Amino acid sequence: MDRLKTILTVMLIVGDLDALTVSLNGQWRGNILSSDTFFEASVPGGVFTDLEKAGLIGRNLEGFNDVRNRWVANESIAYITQVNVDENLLRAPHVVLTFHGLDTFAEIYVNGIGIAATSNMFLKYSFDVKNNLKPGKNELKVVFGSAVKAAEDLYNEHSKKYIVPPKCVPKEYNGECHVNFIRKMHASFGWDWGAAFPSMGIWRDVELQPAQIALVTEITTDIYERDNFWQVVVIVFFKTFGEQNTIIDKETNVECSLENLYTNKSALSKLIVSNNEANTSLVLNIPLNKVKRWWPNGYGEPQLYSLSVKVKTDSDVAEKELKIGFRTVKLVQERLEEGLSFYFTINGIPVFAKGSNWIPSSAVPENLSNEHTLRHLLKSSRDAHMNMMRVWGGGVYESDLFYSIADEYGIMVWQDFMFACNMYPTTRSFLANVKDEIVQNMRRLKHHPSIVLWAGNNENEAALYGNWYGTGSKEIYKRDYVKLYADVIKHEAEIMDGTRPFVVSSPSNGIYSEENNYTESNPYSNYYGDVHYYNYLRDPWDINQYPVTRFASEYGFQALPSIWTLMSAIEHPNDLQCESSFMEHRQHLPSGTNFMKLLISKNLDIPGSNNSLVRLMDYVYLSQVTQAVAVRIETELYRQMRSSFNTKNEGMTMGALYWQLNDVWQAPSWSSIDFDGRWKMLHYYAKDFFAPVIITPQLSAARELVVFGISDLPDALENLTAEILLYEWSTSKAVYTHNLTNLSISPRESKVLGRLWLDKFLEEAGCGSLAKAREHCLVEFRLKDASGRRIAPLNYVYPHALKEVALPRNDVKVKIEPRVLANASLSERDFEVEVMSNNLALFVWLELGNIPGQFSENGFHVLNHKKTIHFHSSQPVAAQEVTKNLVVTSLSRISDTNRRVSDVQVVLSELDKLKSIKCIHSRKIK
Ligand code: BMA
Repeated sequence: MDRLKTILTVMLIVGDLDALTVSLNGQWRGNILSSDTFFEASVPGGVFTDLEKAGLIGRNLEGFNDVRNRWVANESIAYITQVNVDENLLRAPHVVLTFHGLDTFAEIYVNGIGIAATSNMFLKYSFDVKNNLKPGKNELKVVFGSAVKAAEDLYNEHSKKYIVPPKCVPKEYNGECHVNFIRKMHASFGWDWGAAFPSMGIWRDVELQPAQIALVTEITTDIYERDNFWQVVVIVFFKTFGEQNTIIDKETNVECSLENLYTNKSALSKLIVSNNEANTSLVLNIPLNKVKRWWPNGYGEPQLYSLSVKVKTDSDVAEKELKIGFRTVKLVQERLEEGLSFYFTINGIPVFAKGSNWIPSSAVPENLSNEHTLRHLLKSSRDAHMNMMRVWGGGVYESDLFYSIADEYGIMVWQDFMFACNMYPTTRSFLANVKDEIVQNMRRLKHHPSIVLWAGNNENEAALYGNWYGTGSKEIYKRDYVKLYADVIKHEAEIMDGTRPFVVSSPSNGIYSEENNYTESNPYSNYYGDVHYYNYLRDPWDINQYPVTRFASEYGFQALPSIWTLMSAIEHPNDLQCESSFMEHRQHLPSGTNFMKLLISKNLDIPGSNNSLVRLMDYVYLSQVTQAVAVRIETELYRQMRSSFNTKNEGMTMGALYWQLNDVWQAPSWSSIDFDGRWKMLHYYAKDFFAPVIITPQLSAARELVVFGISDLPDALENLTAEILLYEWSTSKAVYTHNLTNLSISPRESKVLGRLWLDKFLEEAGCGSLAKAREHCLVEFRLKDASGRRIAPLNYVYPHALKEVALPRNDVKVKIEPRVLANASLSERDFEVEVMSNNLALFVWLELGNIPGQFSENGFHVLNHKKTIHFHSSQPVAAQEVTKNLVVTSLSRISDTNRRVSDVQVVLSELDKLKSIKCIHSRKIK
């Protein structure tokens, strides 16, 4: 963290070294103006976290506190600090106060004099406050007005002309209305996976900087691949004070060096200032063969280089070190038999995008750059073979740290601009605000090699085309759409960045949408661009229901989070029941609980109707099994279709980004990692279905089984064998094996390895009559190389809906041993876990409560009575602790009577602990 901070901090030195940038981060005083209640405040920070720490509101993420604490959002809150100003600082011609993030409607006062007002939490604001400061003590005060009220006022004002819908979020969100009128993290007004915390606060750093002439606001790069060299254009942006348009007659020197190997200097005799801004640039040419390229995860190393830049104008000096990467990116949209392709090439290599969608990592903006959380989420993505993350448009432009980690892990970022699921006003002031936001954020972010695409918005084209909000065919909304996304955002983005592609919306038809006036083609077309697909009524394990699209950028199903995660949010043990008002409160998707039940019931038995903790544990488990298998099947279809078309000319799919990676609170959601960082079964499955090489079945409606081998590797795979095994429930043994031999898969290819008629195969296999075979057998797929080594994760087909088969009762036993690692005696973090079962056991799920870490596999089947896996704990822990905390669930024992009493005991004793340490009191101060 410290290292990164040093790298990213722009330091200004004026004259002698005494007068340095002063950070104003730290402890401030907060004041709720209506009741004149003071509290200790943190900067950077936010009001919900501050008031919780001060004990003035109940724990934000507990119980119903999102609603109980909502009154805070209607208050006006002041943040006050004393700043000691050194006389030396005041010798500089300008003293600049910079807020890197104010959330959102703030009035800024220096020694009681109002100096500015703000209205965009995505902007950095700088003001010359020299004339307001005095040597010694100064008071700095920032007064935040309610964003909820501001949004409502703006909506009412605009409604005199026409309504900009939607009028509000669905009631299930317990949210607030009209976030589309303000430039603030949309999810903070509530979403279908998250609570509303309409925050206020100074959410990013604050500093005071002296400047002689001009302040360097950003240093960035554009990198182009030329014939035999990389052209690195280093661009420096300045902000000036005083006359808006002028010429500064001072020499500006820029020096830069790439890892001390390549250097360049330039001297500019004048700075031409327009609207208080100026810029200059310098080029560094690096021979192609002197640096290594940056590659996405799975394609090579994500090589980064340090670029140091020093800028000097008069006695202002700014230095910055950037981590840059050398790579090209193209979004290929070429004519196909029908429609256009839609895929990324990195350094000329087509890359199948494997990944997920990123929502903000917290419900409140002050927690968005928590390094532990960001690293855990992005490392978990890398470990699951993901190479792309879509930063969704209802959150924020993430922290520098987020993109630095993505650069480091080789995770490409599809970056939405922050517009989602709404229509927007296009008043002059709104568009001007947006323009600043686009320009500033692109300047801040565009040196990151991880970012590969800018996208105008999330689902707004779909909303308009599909009349989600009653816009009908009214021209005004179409005009507004084009104005905002084409005339402002696209226009600015293309000026700002000539090195990356831009799409207007997700989903959209890419350039075909643009050719159709942005609003006149169905953005869900399978022949163009990207598609979002959700269906909660059909069988989620039926591969035939899924669209064969060019690029699937969103799809998914909800599941409940772990019982331990839920436990951390409850007010009373009875909250942990399926029908509790707590559970209902946490479900924001309208009819979400019914959908979840329906989806489970397509393949699995719904647990009995008693309202108990055990039943909730069963639901957690069943929803996670349903989600994991469904997303696996859907994702594998997308991977299967990478190299071919179906009969409708759909196919050549080149992306699968499931919805969603992470969570903002303890609730049912589409995430694969829950709020406490626990992997749901889906995340373990993602590690398999995104593996570089997979063997994957496609079972057609006519029950033809097509077996695909898919490789993302650069080299051909030869002499492979695909084994198709049939297991019988009763014996847990393979009763029949069918081998496909002498197979090969070309580099980066999806290939049909073989086809067979499933029912014929079952009959031949001698599982008895067809009906019996369907009900008593399981098909497993293995892919092996010439030496007999397994090179792909195991895969399965369930020939009959599992709820209708006679699953055997089983008795799963688990033995845990510390694992001896090479070069180490006994590790206190690594354990061998031997799982034994007298009968075949499906979807065996191991949980370790509050011991954080990962299993090498989870949600697996135990065939042949035994399976050995590993557990890696994130902290040292004794083997007895691991054994004591282990809870095992498998499909045949999900009903109350069949669950091990000891497993339930583990959960209950955790609950008891919680009860004794938790003192639940939500004190409302008004
Ligand atoms: C998509 C997203 C989100 C939403 C998700 C699940 O439409 O863009 O708005 O949370 O579906 O409903």
